[in-house]
Amino acid sequence: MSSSPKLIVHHLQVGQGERIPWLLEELNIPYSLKLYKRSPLLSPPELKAVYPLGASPVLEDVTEASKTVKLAESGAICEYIIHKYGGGQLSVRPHEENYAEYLYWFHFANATLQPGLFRRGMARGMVGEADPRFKGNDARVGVALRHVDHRLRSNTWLAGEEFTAADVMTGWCFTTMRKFEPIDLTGFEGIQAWLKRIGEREAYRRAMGKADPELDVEEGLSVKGPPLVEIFQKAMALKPGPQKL
Ligand SMILES: N[C@@H](CCC(=O)N[C@@H](CS)C(=O)NCC(=O)O)C(=O)O
Repeated sequence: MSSSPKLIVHHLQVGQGERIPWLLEELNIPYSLKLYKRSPLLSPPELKAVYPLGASPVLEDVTEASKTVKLAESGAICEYIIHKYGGGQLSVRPHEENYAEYLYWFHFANATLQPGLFRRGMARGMVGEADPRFKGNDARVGVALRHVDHRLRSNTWLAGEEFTAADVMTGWCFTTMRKFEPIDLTGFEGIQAWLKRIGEREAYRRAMGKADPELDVEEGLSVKGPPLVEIFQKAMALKPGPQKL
């Protein structure tokens, strides 16, 4: 493990970039944070100058000035940090019994859960809750939520008894992401208990305090969830055509 990595985390506030400061705080790896405000909903030009897609998080590794690394995609960034500077901590190694479970839950957040929630929000905005296209998406989200809940009723953390980066990847879907797509966690006792455990982690509190000091962390961890970002709800209901978010 390198003794003093120099890492810069670019984070668009109130967004999934929060995963990276959280991971770094868990691993006690130093970093500097560049914060961006939504403009008004998507990335400001300053973040697009860092990464053309303007998608947060972005990690810059300037440890070795001659070979600066710039990396986007939260999953890729987590893996980069864990394996390059974290000595593999917060991951599960191939020889361990729960390796496949770790991989599955690490990827489930961005590959299935989050796209499902996003599709449901789009369907609500575009065709309304009475439409079968919304109902179909809502039913799929319901199945996914019960699947996560079932897992967390019999395991302390997603990959098993140890906290891992799978929890870091998934945490935002049930906390801050609920500002964009509501999830009422009534009846999901497994997820509720897991969120409570997340809220007890000092590293999570430290990261959120640095990344989004204006965000109410308790609301994000609550059963009913935080208030919605109004501009996002309006954007989801926009009809096709030129629009500036
Ligand atoms: N798959 C990417 C998604 C990144 C992403 O879409 N981030 C959102 C924040 S929640 C964003 O930057 N949105 C602003 C924009 O795309 O302009 C990841 O995991 O990092």
